[in-house]
Order: sequence, then C-alpha cells, then structure tokens
Amino acid sequence: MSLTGYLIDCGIPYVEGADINSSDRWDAIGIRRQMHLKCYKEFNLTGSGLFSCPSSGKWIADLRCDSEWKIYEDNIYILQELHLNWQQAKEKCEEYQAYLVEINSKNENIWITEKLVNPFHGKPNRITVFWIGASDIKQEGSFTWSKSKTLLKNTDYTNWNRGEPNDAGRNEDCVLLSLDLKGKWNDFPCKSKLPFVCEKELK
Ligand code: MMA
Ligand code: CA
Repeated sequence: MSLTGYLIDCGIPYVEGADINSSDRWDAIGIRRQMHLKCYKEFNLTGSGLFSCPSSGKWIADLRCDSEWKIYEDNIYILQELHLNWQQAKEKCEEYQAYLVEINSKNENIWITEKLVNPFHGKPNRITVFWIGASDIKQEGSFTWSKSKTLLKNTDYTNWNRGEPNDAGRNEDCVLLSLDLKGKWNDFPCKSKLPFVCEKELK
C-alpha cells in the first residue's frame, strides 16, 4: 500500500564541515523542501550547497565541505606534521587564530589519538609523539594549559603516563602525547622539535 498525502520530512541534514545554523532555508515543511547550506569558515565548498528533500525522504545534497581541519564536538583540530619546538608550535597555532590542543576529557584524548593522528602513524615520516598545549615553563611543577590557563592539577582529566611528569634531567617543561604509549602524556624538553596539534573553536 502506498500512502499519499504524507508530508515527507528528511530530518536535519548533516554534512561534515557544513553549518546548519547559517543555512538559508525555504519551503521548510513537506516534500520538495530545499535549503542551502554553507561550509564552516575553515572548510571549502564544492557544489552549489543546495539540499533537497524528495519524496524518498532522504536528502539529496550538492555539497561537499573539505578541509584539513577535522571536527570533534564544538572544536576543530589539525595535525601539523612540521616539526617545531613547543614555543614555535604554540606560535604557529596562533597564526591560525588557534591554540596548541587542550585536552579536557578521555573521549577527546581518544578521538585525537585514534582518529586525528593515528592515520599518520604508518606514514614514512612516522608520527609517534606530538606536542599538546600544556607546560610548566612559568612555574616548575605547575603544569598549566596555555589556552585556558588552568592548572592540570585542578582539571577533571589528565592522562600522564606512569611516573610522569618526572622532569628528567631537570629539563622537561613541555607535554607531549605518545601514540606508542596509547595516548599517554609525558613531560619532555621544550626544545625538541615535534609535530603538534592545533585546536580552534568551531564558531
Ligand atoms: C624516559 C622517561 C621520560 C622522559 C624520557 C626522556 C623514555 O622515557 O624518563 O619521563 O621524558 O625518558 O627521553
Ligand atoms: Ca618525562
């Protein structure tokens, strides 16, 4: 039996990198519903951006939003394969109006480790460790996130490797994340040149 007279609703469209809130929409109910989506600022549009909801009830999209930045919850992230010392890495992120990644939850740590960086693990220039945005440069022993200025001791989430931070050789003030240690953190000499991850708020 086929039902006629039904209003088809395709639901809320989703495309990685597209901003549903800045969309122009019209004919917002029923069949032949159409809308235009825009890509977020750091994403490049391919196609017209037109979405239409045909009688199948599934969005047809003429849109792709591509970027090196990847979305996780309300933030975007980029892995920089360039090797820089911690301070240079921090400044490079700031050039993008971003900051060295600040990790506030277990799930964020897992996403960054497994989804963002791990795909680069097998590459010729194999990434095993990268800088994150914490250091105790300003005061020895008080590791602080450079973005929010919060002391790691006062946060709900840290992921230090066993025995860390140990300030080995009394020369380790910057924090890296290790893929070989399954996402655990270690303090390390700030002068070392490592790849790094920048983070930025989506809006
Ligand atoms: C050890 C350990 C770390 C330290 C590095 C420095 C391999 O790990 O002592 O805490 O940062 O050495 O190379
Ligand atoms: Ca250490």
